[in-house]
Amino acid sequence: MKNNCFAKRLAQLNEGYEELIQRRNESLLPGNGIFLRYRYPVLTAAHTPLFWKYDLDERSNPYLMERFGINGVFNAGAIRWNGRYLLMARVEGWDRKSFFAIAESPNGIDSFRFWDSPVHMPGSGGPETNLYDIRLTRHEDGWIYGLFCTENRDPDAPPADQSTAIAQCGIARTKDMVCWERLADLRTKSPQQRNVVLHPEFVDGKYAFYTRPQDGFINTGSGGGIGFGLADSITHAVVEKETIIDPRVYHTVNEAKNGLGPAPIRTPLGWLHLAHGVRNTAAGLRYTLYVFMTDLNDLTRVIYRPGGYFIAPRGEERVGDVSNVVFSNGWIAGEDGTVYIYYASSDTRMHVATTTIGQLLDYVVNTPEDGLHSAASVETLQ
Ligand code: M1P
Repeated sequence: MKNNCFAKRLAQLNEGYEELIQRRNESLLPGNGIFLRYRYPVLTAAHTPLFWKYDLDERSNPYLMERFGINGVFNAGAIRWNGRYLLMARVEGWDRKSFFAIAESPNGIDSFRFWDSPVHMPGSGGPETNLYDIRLTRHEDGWIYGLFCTENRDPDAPPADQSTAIAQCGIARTKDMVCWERLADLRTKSPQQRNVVLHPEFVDGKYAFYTRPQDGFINTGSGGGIGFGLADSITHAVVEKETIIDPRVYHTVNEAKNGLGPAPIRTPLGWLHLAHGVRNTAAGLRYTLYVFMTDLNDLTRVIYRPGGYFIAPRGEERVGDVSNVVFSNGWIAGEDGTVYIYYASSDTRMHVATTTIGQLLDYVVNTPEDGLHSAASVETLQ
């Protein structure tokens, strides 16, 4: 490639990148009254810095090739930090490995720009093939915790089986979002754990966890839904007893499996929860988001359970690496009552939806529960 081609291509790449980062987002009106979607995804593989993907030295990369491809940016934890909106995203390379990286925006709906360096997450001391889906919790003990899935090949799988894996919950904490202290992985009685979330407050002086016990890597088996349990310590957290608070139910949005999304939001009426539910279809699994509310004092008691899904994949959201999926592990409640819901579509990109605490309370209180049979739907409409 001639010198001027390298320079020209680099200028084009830089221009396209800045255009993407500075593009204003716009809400899609009129919406459904419950939340507003936005025209553009807030994070995609194209939002990752050019210097991650390209060696920008013409001598070592005369063709200006991508040397480290990024496949997708999705399933981000979220937190308000120094007046900015941070997404701690799952960034997946062409090699299928995920790592965490933080992108920051001044307004929560556009202009997300990645910090220069991805997160250096300390290891657990053992093997660790893949990390993903972090949930951020600002705990009343003063730390910010990140709970995420840590995955390895099942050591008992025969050599011919190179896909059976074991997922467990990794725990790390920080005070500055840059330096992370890795703690011991969560221990529970379940052979697999994914979608584990730390509650922001102590419960009876203990750390409280939402879990998702599961027998297999993909199938829940006897794992009955979203669980809840307490641990004496956070540095060596052990949950001895898991109580299922939100079970899977036949012919609903969560009949195949479910899992909690971000840490719940405290409201005057109860703890607001966002979760994902999975059902089977002839075209494979379909992931949607749903909402429920638990009692302020008894966290195991669901007091409102609006029926059906809250957000389902729509339009381009339906297509990606794992199609027909929406997944959320991050939301931010602003002081003015605005709630920014960050959700990924089809394991590929991140979107935002906005609503308010007032709308969400109206939604949980007044949306009919799933009647569990067709006749109940007709009755609701009489
Ligand atoms: O591919 C869809 C999602 O599948 C898993 O979620 P769950 O554990 O509920 O099945 C996770 O791997 C998640 O990252 C992924 O988005």
